[in-house]
Amino acid sequence: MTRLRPRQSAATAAPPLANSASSLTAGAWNIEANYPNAPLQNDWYHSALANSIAGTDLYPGSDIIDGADIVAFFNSNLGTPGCLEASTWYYGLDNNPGPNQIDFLNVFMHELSHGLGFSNFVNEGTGEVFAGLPDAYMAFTLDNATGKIWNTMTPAEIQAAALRNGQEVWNGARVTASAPSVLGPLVLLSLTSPAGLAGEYEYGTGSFGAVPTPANFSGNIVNGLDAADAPGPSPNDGCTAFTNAAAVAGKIAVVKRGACAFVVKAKNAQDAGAADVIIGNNAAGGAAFGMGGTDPSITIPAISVSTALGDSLIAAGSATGGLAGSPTQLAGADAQGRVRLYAPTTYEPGSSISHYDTAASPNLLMEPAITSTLAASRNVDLTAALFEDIGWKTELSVAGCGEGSGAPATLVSGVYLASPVFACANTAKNKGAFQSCSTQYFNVLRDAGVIDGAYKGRFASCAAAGK
Ligand SMILES: [Ca+2]
Ligand SMILES: [Ca+2]
Ligand SMILES: [Ca+2]
Ligand SMILES: [Zn+2]
Repeated sequence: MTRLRPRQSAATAAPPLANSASSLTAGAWNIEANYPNAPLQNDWYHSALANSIAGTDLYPGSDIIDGADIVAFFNSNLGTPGCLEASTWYYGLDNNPGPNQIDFLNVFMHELSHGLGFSNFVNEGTGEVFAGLPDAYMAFTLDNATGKIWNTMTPAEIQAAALRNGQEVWNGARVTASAPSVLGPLVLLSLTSPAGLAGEYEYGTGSFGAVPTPANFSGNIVNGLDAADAPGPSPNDGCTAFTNAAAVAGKIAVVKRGACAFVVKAKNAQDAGAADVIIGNNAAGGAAFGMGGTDPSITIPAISVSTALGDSLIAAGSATGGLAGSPTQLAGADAQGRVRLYAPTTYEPGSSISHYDTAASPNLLMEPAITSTLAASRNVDLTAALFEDIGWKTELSVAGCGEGSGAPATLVSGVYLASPVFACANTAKNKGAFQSCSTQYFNVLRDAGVIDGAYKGRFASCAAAGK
């Protein structure tokens, strides 16, 4: 059995969340390999997980150095001069922060999840594994470009794979099985005419205008035409006032990238009465791209498309289509339904790979940044499924009641099964009211087949005893 303390290595320190400026960070304090019952030999495990699998506290004791499994740092300076001054922590447990408050529970659950197993110990910057061994997280990380699993790859292969945005995925059965219950459909630009262009296409979005959705981005697609002079020498670059406002009014205008800012093109389309705008790439073989820029007066949605599609739309002069959810692909998963890991094209130490991709939608707890729609008190989306893939056994537990029930802690949708009982505890005026509230919920679980009748009785009496 081998134990090491990876926190002493900068490579494995989980970074602070982007939107909470070193407010909190947590990670495995000790890591273990080749401990009793280890599912994989010669792979590191977070010590909390190793303890769980071994069935014993491998390094017991309350000493922070030798006994600790997870160490978390909390920043009490949040909201003071120089530290996110406009923000304060929200410490409620209902995921209901007020304006300018950062939900502590979501941040805490995110960071604690890193410490429970949601991170690797490899340095993607050099490709070097930690102290000569790969880890259990790497054993479930798949590089779609080569078909290789990360704990079998050379340092050079790891270094290259880490930067392949969209190609690194979680190769675990539980996460893949849960993904359709958590992620929405991948939204694509779907064209129905002309026949030669009919099909589904990826698109990019911008930092200005309304968020493009299937509801606001659909209809006839026509060219937005402007003068062929300075600053935009092409009649398709949208750099000056459109000359065919009557033709584009209420429709989706197409223009080409280059010669002026994206916001200039979008504003000219809006001023001509267009309902939406498509900006085609102008680089040879270019893909859909992200569009920067700010102009609060732009209210129409804008998307970008590849050079090939943009040029084809301009050549056709008229097309029909709009944004639509893919019938087969999930937002944030590959074509096989495996959930993507965060792999930005520039290495982000401690953040790359050890998160789900920001492409996931709805947003996930383990994306690199905490977002406003998360509610970790009730739903941990695909987090618990990943834990189960790496060897955790989750079990429904209510204040210590539940061992042996066989019921998982969460539904496949990530809904945390115990949270309604805690809600009962929070709202009940007395013990009788709590008993009645929680028993009603246990009945629901029993009727849904999550627990059997015997366990329902045991949960109810155990919960009532205030255990
Ligand atoms: Ca311990
Ligand atoms: Ca022009
Ligand atoms: Ca997302
Ligand atoms: Zn994180």
